[in-house]
Amino acid sequence: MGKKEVILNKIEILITNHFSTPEEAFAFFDEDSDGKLSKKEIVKLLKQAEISGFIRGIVASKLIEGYNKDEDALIDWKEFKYAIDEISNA
Ligand SMILES: [Ca+2]
Ligand SMILES: [Ca+2]
Repeated sequence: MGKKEVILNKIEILITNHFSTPEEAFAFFDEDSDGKLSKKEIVKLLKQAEISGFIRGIVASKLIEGYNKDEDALIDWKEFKYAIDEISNA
């Protein structure tokens, strides 16, 4: 597994072990309940997924870059679901 796969695998483990649905995980990490995950909120998710503090910021940026489909630099539910589906099928 490459580094990216290891990170995605950790995120999948976090979501499947701690939440009964991806909806629940999304709602949990969307701390301000605006329906979108900001970089700050994604960094917290990565912390929970035990991603090293040194790379959390860069990983959050890469995830937003990879899965944000519009111009808002935030991950909404649809984008999150897409990411989760891709991770689960990998
Ligand atoms: Ca939010
Ligand atoms: Ca977006």
